[in-house]
Amino acid sequence: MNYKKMISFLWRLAVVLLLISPLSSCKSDNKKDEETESAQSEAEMTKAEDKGTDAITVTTNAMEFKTKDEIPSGWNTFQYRNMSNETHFMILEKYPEGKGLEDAKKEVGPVFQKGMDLLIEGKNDEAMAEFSKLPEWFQQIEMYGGTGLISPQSTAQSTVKLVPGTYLIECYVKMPNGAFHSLNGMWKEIKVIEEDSGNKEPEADYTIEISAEKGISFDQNVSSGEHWFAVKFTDQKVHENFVEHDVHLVRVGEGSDISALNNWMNWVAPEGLQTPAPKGFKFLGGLQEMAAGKTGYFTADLRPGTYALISEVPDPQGKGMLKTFTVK
Ligand SMILES: [Cu+2]
Repeated sequence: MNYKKMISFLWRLAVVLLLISPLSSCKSDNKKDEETESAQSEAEMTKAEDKGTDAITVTTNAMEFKTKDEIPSGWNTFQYRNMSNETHFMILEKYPEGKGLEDAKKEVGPVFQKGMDLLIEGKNDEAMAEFSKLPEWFQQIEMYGGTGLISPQSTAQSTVKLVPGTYLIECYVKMPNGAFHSLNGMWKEIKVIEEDSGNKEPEADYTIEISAEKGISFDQNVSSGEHWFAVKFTDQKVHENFVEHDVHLVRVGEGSDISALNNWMNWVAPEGLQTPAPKGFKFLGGLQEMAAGKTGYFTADLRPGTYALISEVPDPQGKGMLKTFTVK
């Protein structure tokens, strides 16, 4: 049992719980969010550009992932079609040898859900005791990217390099009652086989760097149209919410409250990463976390306006992991 890692996680969680407790009382009236998002998205469907690679399609119609059970290793492009009316993402988690979806359902899912329910009830100490029940092998799960958050009726596309093994595709956005999407169907096991896809590493139009030390570094003039973005993970660490830093691309509507977006990126907060998504933002994908030194890619079709690159960690702004830019 990796007690050292677990204890440091529990400490970080304690800090986060202290930080979020005053927030739990401020409920906002934003039931119309998803409708607004849908309306915006028609003008802005992220088109997938084919650069000579066959994309693997992953589809969500309601609360599920539909895709192949087996895919090649090497460079793979995932085209995630979110045909539902809620915001989702897809992260690729490589499980340790001999573990898979059945183990996650037995030993991981229930612990997270019970812990979350306790957090919602304000029982923070009991929540921490619950999270300490995660199995030892949970620490050995490795993240291999995946697409960032994507608004309803939209498509996200990311390209990552996979090694053979058993992976889970997961979305852990929460339903309005705090239930994780994963435990309600958004968990799928796939096998990455030895055979290589033969795809080459893509060439990016723009490069984003992210590190715990410097946050998100991106200082480029972005033109409108479809672009490939590279995301370089200079370093990596487990943040206070038990996940590593990643990069999501968001279109920022005029007059929208960026602090609402900043607060929403923390799943440990009772209303964080929970439907409804904050008003006035459209999620356009991005790249889920991967190990230090690795690079992954995502594509997006941009029109003039304001955009944000943001990480799914507690208070990304305070960590330099919220960067806005303008497309002219
Ligand atoms: Cu989801």
